[in-house]
Amino acid sequence: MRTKLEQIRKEAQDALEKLNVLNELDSFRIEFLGKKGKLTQILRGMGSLPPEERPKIGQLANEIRAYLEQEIERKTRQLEEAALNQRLKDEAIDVTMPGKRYYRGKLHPLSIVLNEIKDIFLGLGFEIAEGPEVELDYYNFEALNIPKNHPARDTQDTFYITENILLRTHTSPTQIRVMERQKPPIKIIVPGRVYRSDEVDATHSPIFHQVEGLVIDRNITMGDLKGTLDVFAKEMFGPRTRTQFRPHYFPFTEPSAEMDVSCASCDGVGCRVCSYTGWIEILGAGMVHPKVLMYGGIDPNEYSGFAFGMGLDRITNLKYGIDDIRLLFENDIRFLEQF
Ligand code: 2U9
Repeated sequence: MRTKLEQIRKEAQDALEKLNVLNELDSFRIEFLGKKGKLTQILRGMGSLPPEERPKIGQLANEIRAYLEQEIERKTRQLEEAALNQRLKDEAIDVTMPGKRYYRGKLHPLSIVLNEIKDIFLGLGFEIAEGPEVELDYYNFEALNIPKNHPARDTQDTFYITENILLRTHTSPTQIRVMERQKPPIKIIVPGRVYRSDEVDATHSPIFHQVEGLVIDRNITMGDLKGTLDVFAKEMFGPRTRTQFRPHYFPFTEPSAEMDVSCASCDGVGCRVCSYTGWIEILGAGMVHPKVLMYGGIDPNEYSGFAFGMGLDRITNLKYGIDDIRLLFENDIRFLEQF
């Protein structure tokens, strides 16, 4: 029996030596020390020993049990340490390696310029109004004094959804909606996306962006219009900027004008950018037509107002020297990265 016990000790030692995976330790413990383990099995045979032998064998068995438990404990710690060292090695980070480059998102050039325009007009006490892109014919044309036979109403120029519903061709319908629900004073700019059935080329896109403005109060004059837009031009294009107004025609304003700014590239001397005229047209404007005021529910005998409209895409291209409107819509990262 003694020999058998010593054999088990030896066997267990050898097994433990070879063992090098942590979760194999459990099956080892069961194999040798478990209820049906090898050591327990031997002790079952104690009954057949002479009584004087029993305590000695019992003591030896306990010694072996204690020894094996201690060895299991030692082996556990050894394997745990080895596993930890392996993990530390595998997951080591070389802090001297060069870092990955992360690219920060940027504002689209249209957003940059629109933010500038908003800031200028907010500084002048304007509020920002927005409205639907899918509009009624009534707000887009009728209420703006654009007659039924006007070429702009042609299906060649306007995207119709039904006979009475269309994609707005300008942001002006939003101003009518504001007039309907708000009594003067009104002082708003209306930025937004607009749609026209144009063939795509370097200067045309079926989707583009406008910023329009509307000021209505008692005693608003052409002087207010000129003063406001001159301040805008100087803030937008620099303090040396001069403005000039040329007569024009729009159905919704009377009188109407177009405003030019002195060319920032040549300070008005004449260059390629301004086609050697010294001037660049940037917006249309005028005194709101009395009929349009009435459509908006405002009495033209009590109130007057001015309005203006500019193409955001054109101003953005002008500001950044971009020569093709399509670049603003293609979202080519190599283009957008530059702003
Ligand atoms: C109301 C009354 C009047 C808005 C105006 C213009 C002149 C104008 C063009 C500039 C280039 C459109 O983007 S563009 O093609 N716009 O010239 N827009 S006055 O007049 C209004 C608007 C709303 C109720």
